[in-house]
Parts: sequence; structure tokens; C-alpha cells
Amino acid sequence: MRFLLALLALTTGMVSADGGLAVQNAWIREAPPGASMMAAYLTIDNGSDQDNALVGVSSPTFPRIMMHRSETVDGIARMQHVERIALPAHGSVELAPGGYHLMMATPDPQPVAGERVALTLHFADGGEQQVMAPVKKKP
Ligand SMILES: [Cu+2]
Repeated sequence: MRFLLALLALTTGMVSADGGLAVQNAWIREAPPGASMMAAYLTIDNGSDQDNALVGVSSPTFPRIMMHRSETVDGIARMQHVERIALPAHGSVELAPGGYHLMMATPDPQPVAGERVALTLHFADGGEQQVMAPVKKKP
């Protein structure tokens, strides 16, 4: 049954079976050839009554995925490493350019637009969800 649910998650790219969390619009920005880092973005809806948090992301394609937040301080844009991204009950958190994002070292070969990459999101309550994130050119 778990396997079936996982399959369903893979085909729809969206799950709400696990504590009311739904992961949507996951995508990875295609990087120029030779770029050392790639970024990924997605939206997480927490439809449950429980606060939760994103505490890590893993992928067979990317050996190490970090969670970052971009911010501008005194006119200087910089990125800060974060250990967790809070997902308040009945809230929605968007990882988007200019804010929270996933950052990963570019593997060799480098994933390019049109490919899809599996990302597994790990949550503070012990749950996890897998999504297939397409690689896209910068919109
Ligand atoms: Cu970053």
C-alpha cells in the first residue's frame, strides 16, 4: 500500500495523504554549462492542524541538497543556510527565486531542461514525500 501511494505521488506530483502536506510546482532551474550550483523551487501547502517544517531534501541525482534563503541586507544580496523551513498549520510556503530555495552541487552529467529529477522532502514530523521536479529554463 505504501508503494502504491508512492507511485500515485510520482504520477500526480502532488500528495496530501501524509498529514495534509501537498507539494506543488516543483522545478529545477537549468544552469549554464559548467555551473557549480543549481537551484530548485517548490510550494508546500500544510493543510493539517499541526505545525510542521521542512528539515531536509535528498535526491539520487544530487548527493547533497542545502536549504538556503536569499535576502538583501544593506543593498547586498546574499544567501543564508537554513536548517529548517517552518510550515505553519493551514499555511503555505513558497520556495521561489529571491527567497527560500534548494541549492545543490551540479552533478556530472548536468541535468538539462526536459529532464525530471526525483526529490524527496523530509519533514520534522518524520514524514517524507517524493516529487518529480522538471528541469526548466529560467522563466
Ligand atoms: Cu542558495
